[in-house]
Amino acid sequence: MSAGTGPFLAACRREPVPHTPVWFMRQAGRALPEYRRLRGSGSILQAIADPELSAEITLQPVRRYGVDAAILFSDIVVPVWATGFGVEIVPGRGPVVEHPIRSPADLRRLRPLEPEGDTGFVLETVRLVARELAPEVALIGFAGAPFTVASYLVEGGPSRDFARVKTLMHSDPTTWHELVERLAQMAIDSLSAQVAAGVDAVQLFDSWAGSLSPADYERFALPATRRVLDAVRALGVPTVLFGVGTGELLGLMSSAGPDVMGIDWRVPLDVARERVGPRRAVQGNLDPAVCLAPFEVVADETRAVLARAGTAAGHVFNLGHGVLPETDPGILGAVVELVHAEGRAGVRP
Ligand code: 1CP
Repeated sequence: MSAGTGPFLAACRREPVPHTPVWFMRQAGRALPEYRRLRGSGSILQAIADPELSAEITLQPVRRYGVDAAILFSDIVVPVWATGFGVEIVPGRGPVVEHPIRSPADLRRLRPLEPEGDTGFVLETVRLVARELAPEVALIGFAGAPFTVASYLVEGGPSRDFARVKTLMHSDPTTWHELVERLAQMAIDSLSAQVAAGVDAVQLFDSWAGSLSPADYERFALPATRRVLDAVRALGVPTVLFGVGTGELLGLMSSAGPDVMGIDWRVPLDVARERVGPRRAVQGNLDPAVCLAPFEVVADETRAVLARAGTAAGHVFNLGHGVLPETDPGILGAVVELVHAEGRAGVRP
């Protein structure tokens, strides 16, 4: 079991740390040659359903980069997939839904999650990884926030304008609210089981929340997200809430009650700290595309993020979104070293 003591968990709680903790969203992905070797050409959902394989993939970036947290190798659509709702993950595209949700009758196809029966493989992966990790390295479990998961179920796949999901919420708010309530319950059941199996913290990915206006976020996304975060907080583990392009939503998202707000690269961390208030830690926010530049540039930009994070406790270094597949793993390893050496937020003198 990993203990509740390492730098990642301390930073989440805005406590002093020996060094600024760092991990990378999508750290277990295609940037790693050892991942590509292990994965081969099979479907990612098949890999996720194999606990030995998923545990190994989860641990690879911890060994390679020396990050302060592992993130469970899974996907935000796994709970709906595991309950038999027809969804596939198409390589190079993302989750694709065979029969999208468009009417009240479609909701009947979305049954509640039975975590052990439906996703026992995820829980086994958690147990295997928790056994292997050093006590100071945290294991992060996760779920998709109701709005972002709903966007795939309603659009039928990745979307640019989210026109169908917005059409549903505005034209049939009753069906919309029923849909996000069901997805909130699924996230709560999945996350509760992950915590019981040994995850130390939970990240809720509302990746596409930034497509909503503040008024629509508040009415159509915030209540279900708040319900998930309330339920997880009661389990005693720190929570992180993350989305892309959420600069105008950071105040509202903070009101959903996460311990840590994930910040993308568009908002400097000192500005983000003002928007989320003194009672939350921040996580971020190096632009993932910067990591494709020569290391001198990456080092300058990393130092700029650390400077904006300041000296107040409560900073987890991360990218502003996921690692791009073409990133040189050597660059990420060097970023970890630099953050550990030079980060100052809450660092004991
Ligand atoms: O470190 C890790 O790689 C952890 C595992 C992980 C996580 C945390 C995967 C594996 N998926 C996720 C979360 C996830 N999945 C999010 C939230 C994070 C984010 O914003 O990036 C989202 C939006 C998804 C949905 C998804 N799954 C997409 C995005 C599609 C879109 O709308 O643009 C994609 C491409 C996938 C497939 C997927 N999931 C994970 C991997 C490694 C892959 C690519 C594998 C493949 O294509 O075969």
